[in-house]
Amino acid sequence: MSIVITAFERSPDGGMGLARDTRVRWALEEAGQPYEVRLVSRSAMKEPAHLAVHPFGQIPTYEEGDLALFESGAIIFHIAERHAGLLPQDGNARARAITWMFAALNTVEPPILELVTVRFVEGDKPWAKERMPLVVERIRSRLHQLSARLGDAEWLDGAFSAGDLMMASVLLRLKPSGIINEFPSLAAYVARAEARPAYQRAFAAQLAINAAPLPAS
Ligand SMILES: N[C@@H](CCC(=O)N[C@@H](CS)C(=O)NCC(=O)O)C(=O)O
Repeated sequence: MSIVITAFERSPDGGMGLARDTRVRWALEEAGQPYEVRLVSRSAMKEPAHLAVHPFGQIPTYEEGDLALFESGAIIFHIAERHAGLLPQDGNARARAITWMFAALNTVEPPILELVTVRFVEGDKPWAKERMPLVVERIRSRLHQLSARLGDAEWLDGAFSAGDLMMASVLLRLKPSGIINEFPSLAAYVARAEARPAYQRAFAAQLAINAAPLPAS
């Protein structure tokens, strides 16, 4: 059964790999699963055909036969459950890897998304400048805690897992700001993740789409 995911026809980041289809592509590459991509324009994302798959009119989505999923966390969990390589066999280690997936999405990503909001969505508001240091401090606080837990380990809990894939995907969003470089062990962790051949293939695939000329309408 072929797997079809959705991605931006043109990502707002111009191909830096920060749109969430990249993490899904990465998981599929780690799992050795071929996939197709359906590109959606900003307007098509809000139309009934796409809303039938994604109730919030966003990307990524994942379709396989009669299964349709949305939410990058749920999609990657589904891929990791069905294919070897992303979750350990041992029950407790598996539960801990899943915990790191949730930690990435629920504890580390929210303050990072605030930075994107204050910078790009609310950048012209009179209070944006005043708010920025608070947002950056919240991120630093999380990164201190994360880097304390990582220590000098290669990955968060033993071998590379879907927990690392998710955490590195979330931390990659900080690259443009430079904040990640204040935490050398986390910067090295992200660099290790980026060096994985599966990530390289996922990144190159999304870049190829964003670097290509738009089809004439
Ligand atoms: N929690 C969702 C967030 C999805 C999301 O924010 N997608 C962005 C792209 S990375 C999007 O589609 N933005 C366009 C929009 O919201 O209109 C997930 O992890 O999949």
